[in-house]
Amino acid sequence: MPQAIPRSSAVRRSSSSSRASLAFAALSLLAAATSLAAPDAPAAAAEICDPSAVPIPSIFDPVSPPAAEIETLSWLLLGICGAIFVVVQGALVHAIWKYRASRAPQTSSGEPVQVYGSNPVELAWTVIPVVIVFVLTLTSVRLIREIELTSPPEGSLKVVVIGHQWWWEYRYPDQGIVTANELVVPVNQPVWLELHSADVIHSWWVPQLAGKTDCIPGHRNATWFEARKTGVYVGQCAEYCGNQHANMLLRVEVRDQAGFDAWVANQQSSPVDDPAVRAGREVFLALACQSCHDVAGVSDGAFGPNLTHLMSRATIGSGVAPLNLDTLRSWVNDPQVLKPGCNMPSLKLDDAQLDAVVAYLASLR
Ligand code: HEC
Ligand SMILES: [Cu+2]
Repeated sequence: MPQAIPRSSAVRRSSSSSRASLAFAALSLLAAATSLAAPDAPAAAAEICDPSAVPIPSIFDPVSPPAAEIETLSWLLLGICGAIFVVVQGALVHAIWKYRASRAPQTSSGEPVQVYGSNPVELAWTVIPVVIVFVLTLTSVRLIREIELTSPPEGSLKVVVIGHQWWWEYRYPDQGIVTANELVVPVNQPVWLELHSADVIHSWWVPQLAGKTDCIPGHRNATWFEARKTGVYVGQCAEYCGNQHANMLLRVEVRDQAGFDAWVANQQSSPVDDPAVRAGREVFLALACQSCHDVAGVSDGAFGPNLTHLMSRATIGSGVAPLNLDTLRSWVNDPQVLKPGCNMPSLKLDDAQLDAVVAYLASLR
C-alpha cells in the first residue's frame, strides 16, 4: 500500500503503465463519442485521445496532494473490502462443502439438525462490522478535513471555474485573464479553484490532481490542488449535463514557472491586430459572432468562449478536436459537425467570409 504523501514532499513518480488498465475509461469514451458524433468531421479527434499524447486519467497515478490522499484511502478501502470478500466467500465455500447434504446428520424427519442462536457468532458479526465502519468513518473524516479546505492555501493561484453547456470558462482574477477549456498553472504552487455554473450542474474532476467538485448554479464551491510534476492532465465533466456532456474535456497544463509566466504575459497582451486580416475582423463584427464572443478591445459577447488568444489553445470545442486551421474552419462553417447540439449555430457564411474570419481567428495567438 502506498504511503500517504505529505504536502511538502515530492509526489512519488510512478510509471503507471501497469495500472493504466485500472484507469477509468473517459478517454476511450471520449474517442467513441467524438467519432460516433462526427462522421464527416476532419480527422482530428484521435490525437487527443491518444494515451501516449496525454496520460490516461487515473486516480492511481496522483501528482497532487489531495489526489494522493484519495489514492491512499482508496487502497485502504480496497484492502478492507477485499479482505471482507475473501472471508465471506471463504466461509460460504467452507459451509457449502462441510454441510453438504450427503454428509449432514439427519433427524428422523429427514431435515438437518437445526441450530438456533450462538452468542459468539452474533457478537462477532455485530462487533467486527461496527469496528470496520468506525475505522472507515474516522479515516474518511480525516481525509475530508485535510483536502476540503475552507480558505485558499498560502501563496495559491486563484482561478474561477465556470461550467457552461458544454465548455469550461477559466478566470484568473488577480492576473486579469479570461480563457476557456484549458487551465494553465505553474508547477509546485497551490491552485485554489472557485467553481460556479452558468446553467446546470457540472463537475470538475481531474483525477490526478483532486477529487470531484461540483459546479452548482447560484452556489460557490471551492477546491484546490498542487501539481508536483509538469505535463498535461485531463479529466471529464463528471455530472451529466446534457447532450454534449461527454465532450467537456478538462485539460490542465502544468508548466514550469518560466513557462507559466510566459503564458500569463501572452494572455495579458492585447489581441493581435494584424492589418492583413482586418477584413476578417469586420466580418466577425458584422455577424452575430461578436454578440457571443469576447475578443478584448474588439467585442464583448459573454455567451461563448473568450477568443482573445484563441490560438494559444491546443484544442477546440472543449477538447472535441485539436485546434488547427482545418478544425477551426470546419467549426466556424458549422460547429454542429464537430460537436452536434452545441450552443453555437452555423451562421452560414459564404466562402469569402469564411476565409476572412478564419484568417482573423488564426491571427489571435
Ligand atoms: C449564439 C452564440 C454564438 C454565436 C453567434 C457564435 N458563437 Fe462561437 N461559440 C459559441 C459557444 C456557446 C461556443 C462553445 C461551444 C462548445 O464548445 O460547446 C462557441 C465556440 C466557438 C469557438 C471555439 C472556441 C474554443 O476555444 O473552443 C470559435 C472559434 C467560435 N465559437 C467562433 C465563432 C465565430 C467566428 C462566430 C461567428 C461566425 C461565432 N463563433 C458565433 C457561441 C456562439
Ligand atoms: Cu458538464
